[in-house]
This record gives sequence, C-alpha cells and structure tokens, in this order.
Amino acid sequence: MRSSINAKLYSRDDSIYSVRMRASTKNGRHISGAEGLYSRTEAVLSARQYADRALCHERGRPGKVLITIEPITEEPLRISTLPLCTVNNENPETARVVAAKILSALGIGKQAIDAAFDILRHSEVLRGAAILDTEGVRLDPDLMRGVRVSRMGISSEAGKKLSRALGRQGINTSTVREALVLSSKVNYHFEVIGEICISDNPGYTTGYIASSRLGYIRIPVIKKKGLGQGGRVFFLNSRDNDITDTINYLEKRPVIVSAIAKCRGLRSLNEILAELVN
Ligand code: PML
Repeated sequence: MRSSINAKLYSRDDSIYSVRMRASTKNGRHISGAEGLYSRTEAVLSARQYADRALCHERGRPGKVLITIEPITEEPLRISTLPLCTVNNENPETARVVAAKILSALGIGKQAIDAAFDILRHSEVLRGAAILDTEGVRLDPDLMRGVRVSRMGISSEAGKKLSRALGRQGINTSTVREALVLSSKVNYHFEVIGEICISDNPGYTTGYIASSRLGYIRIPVIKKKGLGQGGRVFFLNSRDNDITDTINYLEKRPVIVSAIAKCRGLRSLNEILAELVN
C-alpha cells in the first residue's frame, strides 16, 4: 500500500536531485566518494547503492558516511562527454614521460607538471582536487581541502549509450563512467586547460589526462599496485588568479551529460598528439 502511494507521489515529481556520498575514517581521512544527479526514484536507489559502496570499500571501513540528497533548483547545463581513448603505456616510469608529453603539448609548463606529480604522490591529506596555473602556482584557497567537483550526472539515455560504448572496449565500469562524467564537466569550463588524475584506490592503477583539446586519455599502469596516494590536479589558464567563478562552476553548477562522444581503444601517443589542433 505504502509503496503505491509513494509511486504516485514520485510520478508527479519531475525535480532533479543531487545525491552525494562521502566516506571517511574516524579521524577524517577520505575513503571514498561518489555522486550524481537523479530523478526522485533514481535518487532513492542510488543513495542505497552509494551506502553499499561506502561500507565495502577497499580503502577500509569508514568511521562516518555522509549521504546528502538535495533538490537542484538551477536548470542544469547539458554537455557531451569528452572523446575517450587509452594510450599505450608499459609501466609507471614510462607513464610519467607520456603524461609529461601530453601536458606539455597542452601548454602546461615543466614546473607545473612537476608540481602536479608532487601533489599526487603526497596527496593523502588532500580531499578534493588541487588547482595549478600553467607555471605551477597553487590557486585554490584551502590547500588541505582542494576543490570538490560536484553536481554532475548523466541522463539515463546517455548513460545507456555510454555503457554500450565502453562495453565494446571492455571497460564499462562505474569507475570509468564516473571519472569520464566528472572530467567532462571540469574540462567544459573555458579556463581549464587540462586535468591529471591518479586513482587513490591501491588496487586501481589506470589514471588519465583529460582536456577539451585532446579528450579523455586513459593511462594504464600510471602507478604501482598497492599505493594509496592519488587525486586530481586541474590546470587553469587564469590571468588574474581570481578563480572564485571557476570554483563556483566546479562545485555548484549543475551539469548533465546528455551526449556521448567517441570511445576508442588503444592508441599510440603519436597518434593522439597528431590530433592536437592549435
Ligand atoms: C577514481 O579512482 O575514481 C579515479 C579513476 C581514474 C581512471 C578511470 C579510468 O579507468 O578511466
């Protein structure tokens, strides 16, 4: 009886909800996080799935899990995913060279690239992403917190298309889907030149570099198995170093992915860089 009343209520509600999960240890160390934008019915299901994910995470048992469900009042921006591919790579040492070549092709200076790797290697205290300018100057105001990209999701139709496209490459996992949605939001902003990400899950060794100019490039074995360090660094082309509006976009502006760009398989670095148009 109760569920049929709920079903009627739900069918009349066409609001969009932001559902966010953050799991941390007793002393506040980040364990896992996830989020999406959903209809009311989907919000209930995803909150359950997020709770399940938080309580069974390879980074440990949480001391606290926070699940926030919030209606979205602003009309979401509708965007496409970045095109995706995987670059040939053999080990963490070659990954560093590959990553440096891609970032430098995007106009990011050596100092900024070194600073990003430094942050990613020692990132256990950083909860969100770090933001650097092209010379390596840290721009986000709270060095311990970083910036938490939030309020992004994928429409159910685009989600199905994405699952099929990733499935053809054998990589249809929530980790890849969620990372692609997040980086598509981040790199849609005109001030963002690119992003590098290394997973902080000890068992997950694929990272990526994303940018509007080259798309989402997955880099296998970017780190050794077993390492808990990782995170995200965004590179900004900010002239005046006032990044309040950019942070506001990343954290607050609702964005829904509603179109899917090409998902390709393995490519060589040369093939990828040859596509860079100035
Ligand atoms: C994460 O741990 O959420 C980051 C995953 C980055 C790589 C995802 C992929 O395989 O493309």
